Amino acid sequence: MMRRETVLIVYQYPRILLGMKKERFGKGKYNGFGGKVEKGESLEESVIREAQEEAGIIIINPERFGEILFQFENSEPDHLVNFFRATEFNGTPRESDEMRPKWFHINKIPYNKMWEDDKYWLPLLLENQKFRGKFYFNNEFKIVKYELNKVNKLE
Ligand code: 6OG
Repeated sequence: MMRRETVLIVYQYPRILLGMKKERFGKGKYNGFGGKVEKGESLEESVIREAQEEAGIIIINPERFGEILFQFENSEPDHLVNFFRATEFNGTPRESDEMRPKWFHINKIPYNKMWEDDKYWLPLLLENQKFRGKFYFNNEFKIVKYELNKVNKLE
């Protein structure tokens, strides 16, 4: 079984907008906005919908930056996550049932309160570099092994 999901980083140099996840998978961690891609929805439609639901913002021109397959030692299904970046949006970020939005300076990204993979791919996204990879997590949600490649284009 595999879950298809998205994560969006809003980047307005020198700061990024993250959300504290209040429920479900990744609860208690900061992450970009996103979630499950629904049937009949494109990746882009999905990320636009999730940003609206979770942070109350209408993102403009989300750009796909990476694709990572996450696998787990426990019974958690594989997650195929597509990462997006947007620099512009309409509206004011507001808290939802799922997320509490917060801006961070790019020199103060709270990696110790994020998924362990983020410190590998997020610097690439902030440097305009597209990527593709695979991460394998153990039962304590620590990375056991990973591959991360820079790519010129995501097909
Ligand atoms: P719901 O299942 O609550 O959405 N996600 C991950 N994000 C990062 N940064 N690292 C991971 O490594 C992730 N695995 C999943 C995708 C879950 C949200 O969490 C993201 C979704 O946006 C393990 O609907």
